[in-house]
Amino acid sequence: MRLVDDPAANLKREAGEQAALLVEGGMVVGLGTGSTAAFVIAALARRHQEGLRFTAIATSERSAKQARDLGIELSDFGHHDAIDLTIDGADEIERGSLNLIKGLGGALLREKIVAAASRKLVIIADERKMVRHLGEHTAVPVEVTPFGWESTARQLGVLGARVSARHDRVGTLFVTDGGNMILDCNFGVIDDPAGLERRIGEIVGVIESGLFIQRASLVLVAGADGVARYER
Ligand code: ABF
Repeated sequence: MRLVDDPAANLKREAGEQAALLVEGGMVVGLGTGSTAAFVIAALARRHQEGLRFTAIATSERSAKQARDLGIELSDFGHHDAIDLTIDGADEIERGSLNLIKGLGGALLREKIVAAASRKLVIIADERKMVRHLGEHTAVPVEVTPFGWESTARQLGVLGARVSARHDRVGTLFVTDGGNMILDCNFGVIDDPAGLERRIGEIVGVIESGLFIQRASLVLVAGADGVARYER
């Protein structure tokens, strides 16, 4: 999306720039994916030019390219056991619990691997992403293996979801950075996100779901009155 087309661009930039200030010299930093996370990468590139030294692990090829093009040094889990701080976006943030739905950008598997290896996960968003209950506006993206995906989709349907295979803009099946598919699973409002994450994970053919339960340590939400902080 071009910035001029995005009415929330200024809010995303504000949240992203505040989050980028949390990075300290010598850290291993997880770089998120999406239009909000792109503002973090841009802000970190500016701090890098001013002399801040850190190493980054990216959650998608898209973010890796942006970082590389801006001169940020990238690394991987072969060189680092853990990430000090990851900054990433989200699609829905549950106000009370800070549980999340992520993955509309298609990078949920790498995002979850990076989140799981992070000492601190900071989520940034504009206020439209805050909800009372997960599932209010967003389907849960589920990354699945291409083989037998129709069968996997039926099993997800048994859990109560309306399932649709994600397509790209030209109408072909969407392929993730890992070569997998995404099934968008609309469960409506989700009463028990932790239980649902577990049940989805038990289905053969599922690789990961976009439910991120008890993973965010800090959420920065930009709105008309500035950036609000929510801590877990
Ligand atoms: C990533 O990008 C995802 O987990 C989420 O799907 C998406 C949010 O994108 P945006 O910041 O463009 O709304 O963070």
